[in-house]
Amino acid sequence: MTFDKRKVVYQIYPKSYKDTTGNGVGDLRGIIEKLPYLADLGIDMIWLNPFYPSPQRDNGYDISDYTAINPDFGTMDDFEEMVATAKTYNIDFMLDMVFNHCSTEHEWFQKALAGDPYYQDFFILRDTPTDWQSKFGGSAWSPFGNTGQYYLHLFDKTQADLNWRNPNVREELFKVVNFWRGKGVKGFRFDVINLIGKDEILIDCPVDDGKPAYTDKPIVHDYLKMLNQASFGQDDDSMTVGEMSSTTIENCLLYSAEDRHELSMTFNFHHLKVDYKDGQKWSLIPFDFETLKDLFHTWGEKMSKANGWSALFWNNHDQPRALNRFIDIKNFRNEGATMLAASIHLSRGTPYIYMGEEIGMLDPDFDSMDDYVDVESINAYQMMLEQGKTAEEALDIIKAKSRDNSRTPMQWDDSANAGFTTGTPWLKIGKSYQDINVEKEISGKIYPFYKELIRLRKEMPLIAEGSYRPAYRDSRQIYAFERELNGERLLVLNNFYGEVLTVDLASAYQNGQVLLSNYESDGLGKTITLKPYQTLAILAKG
Ligand code: TEU
Repeated sequence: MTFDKRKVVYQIYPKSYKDTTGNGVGDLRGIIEKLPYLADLGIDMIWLNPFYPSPQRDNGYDISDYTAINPDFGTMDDFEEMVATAKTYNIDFMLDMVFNHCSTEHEWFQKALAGDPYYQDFFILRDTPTDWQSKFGGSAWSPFGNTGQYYLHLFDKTQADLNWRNPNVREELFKVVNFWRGKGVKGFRFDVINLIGKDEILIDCPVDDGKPAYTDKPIVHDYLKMLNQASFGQDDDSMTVGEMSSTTIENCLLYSAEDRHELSMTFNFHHLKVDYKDGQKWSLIPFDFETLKDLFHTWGEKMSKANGWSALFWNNHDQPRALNRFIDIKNFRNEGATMLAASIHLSRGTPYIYMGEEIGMLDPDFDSMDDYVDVESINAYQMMLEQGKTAEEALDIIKAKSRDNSRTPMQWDDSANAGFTTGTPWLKIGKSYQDINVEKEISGKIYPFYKELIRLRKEMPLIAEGSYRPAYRDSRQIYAFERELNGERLLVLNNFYGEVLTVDLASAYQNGQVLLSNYESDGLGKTITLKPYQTLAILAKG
C-alpha cells in the first residue's frame, strides 16, 4: 500500500503556535487546545518542527536527545495525549528527524570529545579540513577539542555532522524513528537528508559544477532504503518526506519512486530561489516569474510522467512569507493568498500549509536588528556589514529574507500578543496582528478558501491523483496547468499579477464547469478575462 494522496499536511512551529504556560514559548498543550481549529480546516497530518531537548542554537535543529521532550514544550504525557486526541479528529503527526547532525551537547559528541573512540566514529573527524562552507557562514570545520583534528558541521558549529558510514550510527537513528512509531507517529520529515552521504575521502567543492561535494551522493539512496526497511516502511500508512537541499529532479524521482522503498515524497526549494540575485539569498530583487513558471512546469511534468511525488508548498519555517515575496499585498492580499493556495493545492503532489498561511499572515516588519534571533540572520547581517553594506541596507535585506519572518507567533486574535501568550513572546509578534488574526479571518476570504481546497482534494480523485500537464506555457503572466484522470480534465489558471488579462479558452473548457475561483464567475466563453491575481479552475465538459 502506498500513502494516501488526498492528505494535506499542516506545519506547526511549536515554539510559536500557542503558549499555555505563560513562558513565552508555545507548547504541546497549546497544540491540543487548537486541534478543533485544525479539524475544522480539514487537514490530515501535523508536521511539528523539533521539540526535543536542545540548546536552541538553531531553534531545535540542534538536538541533544532524540527521544525526549524539551520541558519548555511539555512532557511525554502531553505528547501522548496530543497524539491520542488528534486521532479522535483523524489527524496524525509527522515528526522532524534531524539525522544529518546532532547538537554538540548530545552525549554522543560529549563522549567523543572525552576521548571515547566508539563515539568518535559517530562524527566526521579529519586532520585537514576541506574548503566546505557552513550553510550559516564560515568554514564547515571546527577544531575537535584540543586533539588537533577538525569535526564537520555543514550548519552551525554546534551541529556536528553524523557519520552515516558507521553502522552503529545508522542503528541508533533507526531506533529513534521506531521509538516515535511506538508512540503512534505515522509521519516523518527528514531534515536535509540528501546531505547524509559523505565519502570516505573528502574533497574540496568542485568550482565548475556549483554543486557541493556532499549533496545527493548515490549512497544516500542506500541509506534511505535501510532506514525505510528498519522503520517506517513496516507501517502501511506511513507518510514520509525528505528535505532535499539543492537537489535534482532525477534524484527526487528516485527518492520518491514507489518501488524503490525510500521516501513518499521530497521537498525541493528551487521555486523559492527565484528572488535570489545570482543565486544569492542575501539580495533584493523582484521574483522572476518566467523561472518560477518553468520550474513548476518542468518538475510537475517530469514527476508526473515518471510517477514521482513532490511536496507542494509556498511557506515553511525557513522562508519569508510567500505573500510578501510574490504578491502586491497592499492591494490584493486576499486575491493573492487564494491564488497562491490554488496554484499548489490543485496541482499534483501533497500540499503543505505553514501555520498562519491559511489566514494570510505576513512578514512581521521588524524595525531593528535587535528583534531578530535566528543564527542565520545574525551571521548574515555581520557578513553583509563586513562586505561593505550600510547598516540600513543590511537590515532591509534581513527584513525581506530572514527566517524569523515566518517564525513569529501565530496570530489568534487582536488582544495583547495576538492571543499567543500571556507572557513575553520569545520572538516579537508581527505588526499586522490586529488586522490579520484567526478570529477575524475565519469568516474572511482566505481561510474558507483553504477549507474548500482541502475538501475538493478529498472528494475528487482527479485532484489527488490526476496527471499534470503544463498549459499556456508561453504566458508571461499566468501559470496554468491541466490535470487529467480517466478522461476527466481540469484546467487551472493562475494570474500572478495585479493586472487583468484575456486569454483564449480551448473548446472543451468553453462550456465546461467552473470548479473554483477567488472571484465571482463571469461565465465561460471563447475567451476569458482573468482579474488581478485571479485563480480559476475549470472542469472540461464531456
Ligand atoms: O534546513 C536546511 C537548509 O538548507 C536551510 O538552512 C536553508 O538552506 C535555509 O533556510 C535557506 O535560507 C533545515 C531546517 O529546515 C532548518 O531550519 C535548519 O536550520 C537546518 O536544516 C539545519 O538543521
